[in-house]
Amino acid sequence: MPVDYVNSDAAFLSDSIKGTSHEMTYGGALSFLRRKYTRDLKGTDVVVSGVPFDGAVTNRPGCRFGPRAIRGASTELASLEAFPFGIDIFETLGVVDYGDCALNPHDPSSIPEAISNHARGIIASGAKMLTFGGDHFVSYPLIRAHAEAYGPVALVQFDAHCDTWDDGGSPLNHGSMFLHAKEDQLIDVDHSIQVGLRSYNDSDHGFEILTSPWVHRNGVEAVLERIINRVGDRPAYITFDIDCLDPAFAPGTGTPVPGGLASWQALELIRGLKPLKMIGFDLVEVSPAYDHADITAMAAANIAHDWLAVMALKAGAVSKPVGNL
Ligand SMILES: [Mn+2]
Repeated sequence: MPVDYVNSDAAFLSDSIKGTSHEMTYGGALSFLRRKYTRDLKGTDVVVSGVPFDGAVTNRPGCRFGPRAIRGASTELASLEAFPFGIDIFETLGVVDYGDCALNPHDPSSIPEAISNHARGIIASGAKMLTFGGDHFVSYPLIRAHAEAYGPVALVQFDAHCDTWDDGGSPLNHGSMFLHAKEDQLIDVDHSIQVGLRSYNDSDHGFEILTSPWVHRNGVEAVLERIINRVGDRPAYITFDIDCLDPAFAPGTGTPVPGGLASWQALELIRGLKPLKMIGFDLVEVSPAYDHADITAMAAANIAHDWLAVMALKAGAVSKPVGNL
């Protein structure tokens, strides 16, 4: 495909939600993967948006800047066909950047409902959501909106932490919301699975858990087999806490824990999720102030990009890989 540097700034100049542009990777208007910024969701398959909230963190704040950093890191991925599949995701999928969920930082009690309402509007269009946090708490109101539309979701959680600690009911906590979501029957825990954990809780609360050491000992294929068996044909919501990755691969996060997954393992896992009936995806806890050389934001952008590639394959894009895989 010839490179056309004249038609840049597709984020606001593109007249279509399909197709791919070639722009300066280092300049121009930022949207995720140069998708068109719009709230007209007609014909849209996946809506990208940010939820820049970090008021529920326990340690280092700053992931309110995550969506902006991930958009910036996505430019390098915006013009090439998706590796390893050799597909132009946006020939098949209509994907737009919706911008960010509007939040009032001075009224914390309004935050959960503001996020759920943001999600309800998008889900009602029939599109699926690709959402960037924000801290991991934002998944809770997002899952609430998804469960209202799809019923209790099978949660596939990539994370260093279980986020099911019993906090006695605090309303804004990024370490307990999946226990609350279970109690609220938003999650079908019997079909949910947590991957990459390496912090202790005295109960699994019914989730299947594949710890980080288990992943390292058994490998990507075994993890995928467990995920696919666990979820079955249930509507699956994927949540990826970037701290699932080892701090060597994702230092830019609020609660890093050594011993985690490598970027390559995460990408292989995401690329293997095609058999699931996926209804939504979020990627949370990218905190750019603690990042170095953008490696965390790049890992996040690649993981989200590869999820879109898988959604394109599910929608009929034909893979044509080159080389030994
Ligand atoms: Mn988490």
